[in-house]
Amino acid sequence: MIRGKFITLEGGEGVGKTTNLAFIKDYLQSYDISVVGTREPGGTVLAEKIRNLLLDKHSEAISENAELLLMFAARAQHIKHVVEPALAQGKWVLCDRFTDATYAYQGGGRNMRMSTIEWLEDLVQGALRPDLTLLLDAPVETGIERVRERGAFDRFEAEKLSFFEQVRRAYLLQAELHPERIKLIKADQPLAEVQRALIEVIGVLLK
Ligand code: T5A
Repeated sequence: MIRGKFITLEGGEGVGKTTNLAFIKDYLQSYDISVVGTREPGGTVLAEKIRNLLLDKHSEAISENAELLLMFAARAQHIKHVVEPALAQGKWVLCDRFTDATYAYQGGGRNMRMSTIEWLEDLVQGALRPDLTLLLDAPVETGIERVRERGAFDRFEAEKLSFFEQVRRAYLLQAELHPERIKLIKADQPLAEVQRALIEVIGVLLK
């Protein structure tokens, strides 16, 4: 059995990850590829419970270390029960956020040490890394504006603009550090243009 491909979608709030995940899934399926669409934090029963803990607002502040460890706890469950089994069965896994989000939000946004994140990445993932990461990039205000139209903010969305600027910078740094894996897609253009760019990049994996 040929191992499937692991594709992740990344970017700040409201850049269009969820919208485009559905589009890419349909596109790959039109090539008779079996695709599992999933998300982080989440993707399993337990990991979705951890997601709720992370996104809900609580009267008790979540410490930065607790936040980081909960992200990786959810990821460990997700990899064991969803990502690895699907890849081993030859399915392609399309994931809305993965560890680049941890580098961006906990590393960039919360100023946590990148070396700590690297250590946890090795512990939880072993050799697993995405084959391709599509980084949707747009000015922070564009994404927040789109999210605002949707209504109530979750615990992350309630952060200050400066937090999201740091997140964006950290994502762009990740793209510089891993140019073969992370492809930058300009997300502040009409959806049809974004999707044209996505198909162009994904086409390379289909060859
Ligand atoms: N997190 C996650 C961490 O801190 N560390 C981690 O390690 C991980 C994995 C998860 C939160 O957890 C944090 C980051 C996050 O804050 P989430 O729900 O996965 O939360 O992430 P969000 O960014 O909050 O997801 P959103 O649904 O808000 O944003 P999307 O998925 O990027 O955007 P989408 O597709 O829902 O689109 C938003 C709106 O914009 C429109 C869509 O129709 C929709 O209405 N839109 C466009 N409009 C115009 N032009 C375009 N090109 C458009 N593209 C989309």
